[in-house]
Amino acid sequence: MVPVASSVSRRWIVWGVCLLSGPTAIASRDAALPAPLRAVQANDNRGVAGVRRGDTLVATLRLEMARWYPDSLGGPYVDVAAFAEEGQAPQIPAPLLRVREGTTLDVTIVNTLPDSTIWVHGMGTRPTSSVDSVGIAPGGSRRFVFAAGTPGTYTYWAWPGTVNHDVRERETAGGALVIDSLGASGSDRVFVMNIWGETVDSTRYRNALAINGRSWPYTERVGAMVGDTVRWRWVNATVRGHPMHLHGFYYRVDARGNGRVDSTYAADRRRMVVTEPMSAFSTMAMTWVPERDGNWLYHCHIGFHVVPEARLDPPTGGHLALSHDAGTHMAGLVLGVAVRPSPGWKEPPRGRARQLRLLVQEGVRRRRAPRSLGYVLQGDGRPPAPDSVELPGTPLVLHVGEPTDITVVNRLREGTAVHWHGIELESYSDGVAGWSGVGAGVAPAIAPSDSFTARLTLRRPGTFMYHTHLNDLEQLTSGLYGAIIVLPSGERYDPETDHVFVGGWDGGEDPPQLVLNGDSLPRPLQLRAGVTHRFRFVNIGVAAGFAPRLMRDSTVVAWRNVAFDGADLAASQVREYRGPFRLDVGQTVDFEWMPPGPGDYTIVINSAGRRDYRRVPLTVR
Ligand SMILES: [Cu+2]
Repeated sequence: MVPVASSVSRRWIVWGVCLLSGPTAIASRDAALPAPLRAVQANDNRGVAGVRRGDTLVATLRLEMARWYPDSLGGPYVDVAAFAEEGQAPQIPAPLLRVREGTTLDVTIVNTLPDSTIWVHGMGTRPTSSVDSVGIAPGGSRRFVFAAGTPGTYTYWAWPGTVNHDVRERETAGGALVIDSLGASGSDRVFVMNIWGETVDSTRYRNALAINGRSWPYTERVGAMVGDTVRWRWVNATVRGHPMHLHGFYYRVDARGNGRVDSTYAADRRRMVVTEPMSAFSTMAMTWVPERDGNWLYHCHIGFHVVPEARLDPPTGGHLALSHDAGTHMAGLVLGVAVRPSPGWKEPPRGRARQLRLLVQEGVRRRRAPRSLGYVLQGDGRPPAPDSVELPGTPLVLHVGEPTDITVVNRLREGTAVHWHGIELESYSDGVAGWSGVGAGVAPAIAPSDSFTARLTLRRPGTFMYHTHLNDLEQLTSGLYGAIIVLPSGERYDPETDHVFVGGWDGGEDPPQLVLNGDSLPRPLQLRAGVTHRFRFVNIGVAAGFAPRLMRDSTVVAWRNVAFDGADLAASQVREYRGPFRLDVGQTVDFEWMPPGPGDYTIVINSAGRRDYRRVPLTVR
């Protein structure tokens, strides 16, 4: 960081805030008492650590125990290990090391922890195949001098206490190492995820999940203008995977890395996605263009990482009380993006809309889930009985170029909200209560006995999903999800050849009970030989990926991967695919297959490390 104040005055500022903030603040500065912990500063990754000396970046980073307020100063806190640049406040994420290609890094790491050896990772030239891990004893230090290497997004971090990764969710001392190519503009933003967590007792877990050092709603509000090209680099400095989902728009994945190696994709290999899974310590470079104004989100799709229970001090009063306030009905790994119109921009005309009516209902509890909830599409006739529930919700078959209004009627005794996942639509209809919308015109939660009309504009064919965006753990695992199939204009849906498999959780317990189309024993399918069939898979569980594959006896059969995450794949990306295809929460994938002749086949699904977990028998005639 460029110093803005002397270290002494800065330290006093931080302590001063602590003194005002509560009973835990420092009572005395007597030298005989242990030194008080300094407050962590949320690092927005705009400033760069160190000083340049010729072709070298010189930085000293001290790992110290510090007091982290993932919401805001004065809010709940936890004492964690965090890196501080010499003379600066400790930061989460760790200070950004950002250099141009050709630079040498000269980084000294000091372990000020009184009783723990630390294990430092990532202090070396990129790319590297080895997972380096350098121990530094309490009070010790180590100097790392290395050429930066190949441009890309990388990560570095320190674990206190053990070289093994069995200290879980103490990932507060990780940050980004960015190497810019010589011609780079440097106009991108860097976001880093960090997690701290701890078991309190047999039923409670306390954690803090942060993007650039803060939890929702205290995360940064990123501003953009319609038509901007938004360039982001993401670093997952945690041991968990996070499927990162963008509302309202597709984004292009330009590069993926594992912290040690970064691969920039050739133009024809770049994927258009709405959800990209980031495994532990992985990195990503992405680009997107907001085409419509309003409030949008980029968030982790793991339920446990975005619900109010993910706060250090979870709110009391229940979800109903929170439902209209986007600041309280979500938490954790959520980033808000406010897109304002560019001068002269007008919302594109939408045309006459098809009208649908979707009922949100509750039936008799039948399964493990806390309740039995469901979406039921009202056909041409009278409304269905209020307690009739389908699991998953009725598949919505829509058409490209046919704008569709869906009036959601809430027949529950609690509020709800529906997110049209992957659909490019106006902000107000996007389904985040208290957030979706433009300016002061923000969509409310749908109150009991009330309705809300979502206006969908359908721009591309594909497989999508709709699901609740409120009280996720209960409403989602009780059944509030379904598939959206958008067909090319004029095409008819043929259930004989078009097969949809929606995977969800029956109840919110981990390990999950995966239900496929509402059942742990999916019903067998009859297929015709010599005809191309389409298989659409949707993962709208809470946390775990699942992986379908096509089998004949013990042999894996190839099928063609034709679409991913709703977007048809470019001709250069369509491929024959064999073996398990991992589908994370919030993703969809489409395969095509023409059975050559009669026979018995099986779609086998692995999930959460369990092989052959769910099986769909296929009989070809
Ligand atoms: Cu997550």
